[in-house]
Amino acid sequence: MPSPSDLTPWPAAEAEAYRALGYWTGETFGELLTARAAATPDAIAVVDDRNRWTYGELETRATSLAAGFLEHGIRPGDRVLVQLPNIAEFVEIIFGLFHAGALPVFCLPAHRQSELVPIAQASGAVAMVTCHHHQAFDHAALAATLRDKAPDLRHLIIVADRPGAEVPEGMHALDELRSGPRELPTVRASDIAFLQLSGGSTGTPKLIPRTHDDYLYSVRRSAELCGLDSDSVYLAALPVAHNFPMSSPGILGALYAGGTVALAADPTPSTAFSAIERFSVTITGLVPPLARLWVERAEAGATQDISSLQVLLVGGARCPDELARRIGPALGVTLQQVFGMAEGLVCYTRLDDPAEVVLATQGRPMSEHDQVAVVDEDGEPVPPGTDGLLITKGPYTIRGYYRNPEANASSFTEDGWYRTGDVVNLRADGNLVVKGRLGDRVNRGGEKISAEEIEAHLLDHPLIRDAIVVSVPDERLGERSCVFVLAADPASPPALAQIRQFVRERGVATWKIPDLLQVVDSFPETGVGKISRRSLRAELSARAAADS
Ligand code: J2J
Repeated sequence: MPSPSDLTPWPAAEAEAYRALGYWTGETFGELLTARAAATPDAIAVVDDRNRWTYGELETRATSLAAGFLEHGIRPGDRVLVQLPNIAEFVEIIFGLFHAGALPVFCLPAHRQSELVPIAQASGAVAMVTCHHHQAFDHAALAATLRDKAPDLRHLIIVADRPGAEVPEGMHALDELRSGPRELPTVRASDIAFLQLSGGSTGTPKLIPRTHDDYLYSVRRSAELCGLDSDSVYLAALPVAHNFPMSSPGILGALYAGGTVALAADPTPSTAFSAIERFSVTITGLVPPLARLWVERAEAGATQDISSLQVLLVGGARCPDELARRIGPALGVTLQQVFGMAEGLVCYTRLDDPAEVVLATQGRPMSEHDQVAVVDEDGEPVPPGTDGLLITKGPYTIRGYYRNPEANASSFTEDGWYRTGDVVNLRADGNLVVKGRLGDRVNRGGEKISAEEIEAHLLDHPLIRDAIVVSVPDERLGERSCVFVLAADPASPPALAQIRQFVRERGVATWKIPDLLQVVDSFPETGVGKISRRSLRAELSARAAADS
């Protein structure tokens, strides 16, 4: 039984309504794969550079991994960190865990010790599945470090660099784990299926518990709105563990529809265009800076044939209107904007929306039962058409983070609305335009940075007395991070290179390393009494924007 702080349940009346509406069907992700494998065993489920598996093969691989996980002492309900690049094994592993009733914790390949230690601790993970090396980084060594710091982490499972290649002592190669048929535990659809990570997590990471019921509904609805069917080939170009390529409509949407998941090693135009050509990809999703690179490559004349591509989803950060206009003509696709969050709510423009809606808005909620409201800082509704803070609740938006009462108190209203922190404008036609965010998070081209997290690192630097991290507008990335610093000794302020080196050595994901530095003599006064770091960040962000 999960403890109440693991999963904050939806109120009984709402849960009942979602079931009665047929939104929550009681099916688990494991059962979904089993059903697809029974229906179309020979259809291609997953392809990457090295593998090509049918639904039948994927199911066999996943059930044999599930048996292996259980034999190695991973029990139903246990949390398992999964940190992998975009490889076919990711798919068999997460379905292996679903079949075993264990909960994947979706880490990104770019995460380092500073992110993973708190994630391992907060999730109480007993195992980690990772690769040996990726992009010249030794992930197995990182896993060994984590084991020293997170006492519950007992099993390290490694996807070897090549089939049969050695893995470090004390760790298991994934292939060793596969085991014969075994009775699998019963998994309930109302239980947590996995933990996602909140973009821009702070010292205590915000882990997002998603149930089979709620997530499968969001996947099914996404697949419908993005026009997926059994002929669809979805390319995971973004890191596949992220909520966007996972579910909007993502790899799970493709599998739901009985289509094919293709995985590209990286999202650069050269790699991804070759994958599109080779696997006849029909649909994919990108953050705006990558969409720009693809558009530029296509406008310059790409050598690969990408004519199979029909739909491009763009989201994760605001897509500039000018870029939105170029996407369709340059890539020969229908643009679909998506504004989503791992906590739940996902908005899409529809494939048959008028051009103005597709080009200038981030769409509208995907479910008729999503509730959205736009409020001021006191929680009072703003007049229609005015910018304000978006709050939401509905059939697939969580009611609380995993074991984190503090974050729950600030991120949710008393009656269960999730405070997204996004500043939006709700148009009369129901479409949302995303205007920005409360100033405590930088959205660096879709990759989120918590100001607080980086400030905490900087405060340990001997040359720094205080530091405030803010976003500044950037043509390519939308936003970049700028750190305002009060020097410990004004005569010897730190240099940007020193600060970057320091933060890098803290073992944080590369995108979080500050881009810009401004050394100042004092921070602005923001009113009487206690200075709010939040208003300081807003003030400095405005100043940086004016300077840039
Ligand atoms: C502006 N800001 C956006 C957009 C997300 C689909 C797509 C994206 C995510 C995602 C996701 C935006 N314009 N189109 O989970 O399923 C910013 C908002 C939001 C935050 C969520 C999905 N699309 N954002 O990006 O959990 O600030 O999810 O609250 O990483 O990204 O970030 P994340």
